[in-house]
Formats: sequence, C-alpha cells, structure tokens
Amino acid sequence: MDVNSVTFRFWGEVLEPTEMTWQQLMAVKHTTLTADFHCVTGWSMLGTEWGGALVRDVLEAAHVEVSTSARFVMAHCTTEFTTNLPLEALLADDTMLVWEWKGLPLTVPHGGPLRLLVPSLYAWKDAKWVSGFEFLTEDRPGFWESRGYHMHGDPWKEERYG
Ligand SMILES: Nc1nc2c(c(=O)[nH]1)N[C@H]1C(S)=C(S)[C@@H](COP(=O)(O)O)O[C@H]1N2
Ligand SMILES: [Mo]
Repeated sequence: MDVNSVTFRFWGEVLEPTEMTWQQLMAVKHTTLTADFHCVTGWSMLGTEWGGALVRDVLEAAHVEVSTSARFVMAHCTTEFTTNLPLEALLADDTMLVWEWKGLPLTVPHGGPLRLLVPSLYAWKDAKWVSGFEFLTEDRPGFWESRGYHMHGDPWKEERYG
C-alpha cells in the first residue's frame, strides 16, 4: 500500500467538498487513545491502544465547514463497505482516524492505512480502509445497517439489530 496515493474526501452537506492527502493527514495533531472494542457478535477486545488524529482535528485542519443541515455521516471505504453514524458521534472527543496500533502502522487486515475508530459505538462502525465522509441531512443505512444491524449501535444499550 503506497500511502502517498491516499486521498481522504469530504462531501455532501459541507460548504465545499474537499480532500486531504496522506501528508496533510499526518500533519494533524497526533492523538493516542486506549479504548475497548465491542463486536456485535459478542466478543470485545479491551484496552487496545490506537494512534492517529481526532476526526474533529482532521475536519479543522482540512477546513471542512459542515453545513448546519448535516445530522448524519456515511463513512466510505476503498471497498464497498459503508457505515452510517450521527454527526455527534463523528465529532465526539474520542472518535478518531487511526493509522497506528500499539505504536506501529496499522496493518492492512485491521484497516491500514487508515481506519475510523468510534469507541462509543459497536466495532462494525469502525470502518477499515476508510476513504471519506459524506455528510447527510437524513440518516441512511450503510452496509451492515441495510442487512439488519442497528442504525445507531450503542453497545451499552445493546443496539445490535434494527
Ligand atoms: N471496510 C470494512 N470495515 C469494517 C468491516 C468490513 O467488513 N469492512 N467489518 C466491521 C466489523 S463487523 C468489525 S467487528 C470490525 C472488525 O475489525 P478487525 O478486523 O480489525 O478485528 O471491523 C469493522 N469494519
Ligand atoms: Mo463485527
């Protein structure tokens, strides 16, 4: 995977669609976070250490101006996988774009070079190989959500299936 060919896109309900290069992403304020990971099928992985940047900081660095009409976001990947989440979840103070796991580059099977990490929601929302955010006025189901998974997916409320 040549990271120099990575572009991360922002479109939909934004004042102007824009994109970021890998170099621009790497220049965003670095954050590490230790989080628990809950798969909807029942397993959890506790205390995993991730490195990257808060999505908030990424949006600021890219000068993305989210329209006041935006309420939801669809995360898109380099594969057909998509997942939807509320805008508040994307902007939460623990939601990140990650590229490191235990201080090492994130491996391809786990979503490298770039993965979305939403510790407040089930792990199916943690889009691997994430390539962009589409801002939406209305919620729309992503890959698993259109196959029966919950539209929101809060593990504490056990929001597994819709
Ligand atoms: N692009 C993409 N991201 C994805 C998935 C997928 O199929 N494609 N599966 C999701 C699900 S259901 C889970 S449980 C986690 C698994 O992450 P892991 O492979 O790093 O354990 O990734 C999530 N992100
Ligand atoms: Mo999962």
